Amino acid sequence: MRGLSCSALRAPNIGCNLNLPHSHAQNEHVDGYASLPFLVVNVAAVDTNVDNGAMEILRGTHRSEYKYWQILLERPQRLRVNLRQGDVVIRTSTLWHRGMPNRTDKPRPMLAFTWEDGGSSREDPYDVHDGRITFLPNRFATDLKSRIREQAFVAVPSLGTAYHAVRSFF
Ligand SMILES: O=C(O)CCC(=O)C(=O)O
Ligand SMILES: [Fe+2]
Repeated sequence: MRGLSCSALRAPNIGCNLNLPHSHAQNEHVDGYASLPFLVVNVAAVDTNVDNGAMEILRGTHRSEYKYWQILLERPQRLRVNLRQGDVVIRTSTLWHRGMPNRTDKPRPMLAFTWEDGGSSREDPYDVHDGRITFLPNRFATDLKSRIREQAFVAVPSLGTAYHAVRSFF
């Protein structure tokens, strides 16, 4: 990754996307802020396919800055990233993508090495959270209000699409 990057990289931040059984599709998104792109390496911890929620990517969307409404209008080609255990995906944070439903009974882990702000500021990036595996919420917090919001977006996906489309105009 150091060889690929146009700026100096520290060690990456260490994470893992745990796509839980019977999850729902995320909204299409870029990671972090579009104005602050960073490199991402995803590693398949298990064989990953459409059944257990292989990520969907929107082809070519890292090449220019897309607003959500432009994604809806231009409809870039969508691809599922099917991976064998150990396969590596190298992408920028600004490639539009989303987690997809895991229709199996097993969680689908996918490692995420990310270089926001040039990478981890720790000597050992695995020291994060005192070196313990720590489960964190993702796009929605876990307080009651956030859970209701999440459930509403799950029940009526068009609500989320409309909300994000309107927000992306401003
Ligand atoms: O788990 C995935 O397939 C992708 C998750 C993702 O894009 C995210 O949480 O930002
Ligand atoms: Fe993401």
